[in-house]
Amino acid sequence: MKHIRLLGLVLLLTAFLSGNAQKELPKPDNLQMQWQKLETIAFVHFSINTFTDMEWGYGNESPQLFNPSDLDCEQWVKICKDAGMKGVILTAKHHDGFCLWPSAYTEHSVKHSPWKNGQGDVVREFSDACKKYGLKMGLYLSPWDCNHPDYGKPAYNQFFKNQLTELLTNYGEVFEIWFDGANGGRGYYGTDSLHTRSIAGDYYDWNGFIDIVRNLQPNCIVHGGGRPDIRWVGNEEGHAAKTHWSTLLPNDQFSKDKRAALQLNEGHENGTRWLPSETDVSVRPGWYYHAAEDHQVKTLPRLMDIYYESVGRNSLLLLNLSPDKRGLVHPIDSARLIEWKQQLDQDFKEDLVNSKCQFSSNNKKNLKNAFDNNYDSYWQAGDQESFLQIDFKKTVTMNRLLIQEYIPEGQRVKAFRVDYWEDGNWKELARETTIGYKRILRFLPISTQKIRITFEAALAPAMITKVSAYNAPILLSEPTIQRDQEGMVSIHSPEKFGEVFYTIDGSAPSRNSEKYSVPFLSDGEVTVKAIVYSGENHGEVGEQSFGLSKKQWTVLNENSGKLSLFDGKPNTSWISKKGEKEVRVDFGEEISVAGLTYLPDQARWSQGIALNYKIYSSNDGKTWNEVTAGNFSNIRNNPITQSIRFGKPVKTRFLKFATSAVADGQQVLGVAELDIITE
Ligand code: FUL
Repeated sequence: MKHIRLLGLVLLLTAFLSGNAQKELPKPDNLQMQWQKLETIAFVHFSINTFTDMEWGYGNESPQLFNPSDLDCEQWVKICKDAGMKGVILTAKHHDGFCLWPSAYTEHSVKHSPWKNGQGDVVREFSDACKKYGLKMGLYLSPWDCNHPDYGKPAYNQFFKNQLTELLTNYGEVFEIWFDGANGGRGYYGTDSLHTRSIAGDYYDWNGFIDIVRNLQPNCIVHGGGRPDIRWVGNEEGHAAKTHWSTLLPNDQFSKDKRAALQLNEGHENGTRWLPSETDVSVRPGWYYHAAEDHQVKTLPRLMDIYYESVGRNSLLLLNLSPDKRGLVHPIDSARLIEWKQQLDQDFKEDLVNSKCQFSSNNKKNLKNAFDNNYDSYWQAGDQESFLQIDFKKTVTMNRLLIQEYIPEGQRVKAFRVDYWEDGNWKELARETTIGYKRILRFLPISTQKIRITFEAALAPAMITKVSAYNAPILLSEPTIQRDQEGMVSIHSPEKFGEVFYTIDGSAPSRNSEKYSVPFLSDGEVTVKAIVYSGENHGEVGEQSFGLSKKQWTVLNENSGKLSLFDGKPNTSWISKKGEKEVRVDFGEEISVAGLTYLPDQARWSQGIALNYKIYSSNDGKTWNEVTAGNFSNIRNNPITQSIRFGKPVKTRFLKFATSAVADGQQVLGVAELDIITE
C-alpha cells in the first residue's frame, strides 16, 4: 500500500515537473489586471438606430431623425452606478456612421440634427456624467462605417484615425475602446444605392490605430481589432464556458475542428497570449431600443444566471442598456437592474468563511492568505495534490462557493474537486476544471460542518487568494410555456423543486390556480400564465400568448419530415434540403397574415441562419407573389426572433420564406420556429 502511494506521489511530481510547470505561463499586464477587477461594466447602445427602430442602419439615415426629447446621460450613468457597475461604454459611432459627437471629419453627426439645434454633443454629456458619478468612461467606435464614401478604400484608414484621435483627445480619460468585429456589408456608403462592400483581412491599419490609443490614452484597454488586450467571449447571450482560460493561441493556431466562437468561449489551456474575455450581452433581446421589446427585458433569474455564467466563470460582464427615443433608460430596464444589484447583494451578504473557522491543508505555509480579504496575498499549493479544508465549527447551510486564483502569476488550475463532510464521511459536491480570476459554483443547499477543496491538476502549483461560501436566498425562475402543433401546452420549470400553477384566462396565477402536472390541450388564441411556488416563496410569472391553431399547417418542401418549425420548441429545427434555402408553408385555408416571425436555428453549431429574406404569398402553392424583402441585422451573433411586418395584411393560403444569403455561406435554410403575426 505504502509503495503504491509513493509511486503515485512520484508520478504526480514527475507530471508537474516534466509537464507545463516549467513553462513560462502567460500573465496579465497591469492594465489587464485592473480591468479584470472591475467585474461588471455597462454598455449603452443609443444612436440613430434608436430612432429608426433598427439594429444596423445603412448609413443613409438622415441626421434629422436624431431628436431625443429628454436626453439625460446622467440618468443612464446613475443607474449603472446604482447597479454596481464600475464603467460604461457608449456607442459613439455604430456601423451606420452617425456620430454622437460633432466630428470635424464628417457631416453625418449630431451637428445636423434638430437636437439642441445641432449644438449638442452626446459624448461630452456622457463623459461629464461619468465624471460626476465616478464611473470610468469607455467608447465604442465602429471601424465599419456604411456612411463613408471611402469605406473599403485605403483613404478611410486616415479618416478613422482622425475620429479616434478626436475621441481620445477631447473627452478625458477613456478606460476602454471598443472596436467591433462586424466589418463590411450592406450600406449606402455615400451613394444613392444600397450595395455591399467587403474588405480584406489586412484592410485596417491596426498598428496605426493602436499606436494612437497607446499614445493618447496609455491606460485604455482595447477590445477587438488587430492588437486587442481582451477578447470577445464568442456569443452575445451572456455566458462563458465552464472551462474558461484567459489565455489564447494566436489566431492562425486555432483548431480547424472547432468553431472559432467556441474557442473564444473556452480559451486555450496552452494559449500563449493573456487575452481575458469580456461577456457582452444586452438586457433586451436587441442592442438598441425597440418598443416591441418592452416586455422582453431579461428577467431577474436570467440576469443572475448571466452574472454567474460570466463573472462567476472568470469573465468580465459588459451588460447593455438601450435608452429609448426620449434618451432615457426605460423604467422596466432600470428597475430590473436595481433588482439585480439587490439580489447580488443578498446572494453575497454573509461570507460563511470567516475568522471563526478553522483552516487546514497538507501545505500549511501562508494558509491564512487564502482566507483574508487581500487579493495580493495568496496560498500556494505544493507540487502534489494539495487541499484546502475549512471547518466551520458548526453546521452551516450553503449553496455557493467562490474561489479566486492569484492570476498575476498566470492562470494555473485545470481540475479541482469539492467535498463536504456528511455523517462522518467526505462526499463529493463538485468536480470542476478552471478557476481563474473568479469562479463561483452554484449548487442545491448542503448543510455541513466542513468542506475541502482539492487541487487535482494545474499548469503550475495553484495560487489561491480567496475562498468564500454563501447561502444565497432561493430565487425561483419563471416557468417556460410551449405549445406543440397539436395545441398541447406544456409548462417547464427550471427548478428542481416547487409546484407550478397556471391560468389560461389572462388572470394572474397564484396558489389557488390550476396546478400543472401534465401537458393539456388549449388550441387557438390563448394566453397562458404560470408561476412556481416553493412553500410561501414564488418566482415571477411566465407568460406566453399563442395565435391561430397550427394543426392544419404543413410544409410543401419535399423533406417536410418532422415539422419542428411549428412545434413551439426553440431547441429543435427544420433544415431545408441542400441548395433549397426556402420553406413553403400551406396553412390549409386562406388566412390574413400581417407579418411573420422567424427564429433561426439555436444550436451552437447552427445551420442555415438566413441573412436576408424574401416573402411570397400564393393561392395555389405554385404561383408566388412577392410580399416583401429585406435583410436581418446582427442575426449571426445574436440569433433572436426576427419580426417582419408587411406593409398591409395579405390574405393567403400559402406563404414562402426564402433567403439568398445564409451565414457562413451555407446552402440550407434553418428554422427553429416560424409563426405569423395576425394583426
Ligand atoms: C456587434 C454589433 O454588430 C452589434 O450591433 C452590437 O453593437 C454588438 C455589441 O456588437 O458585433
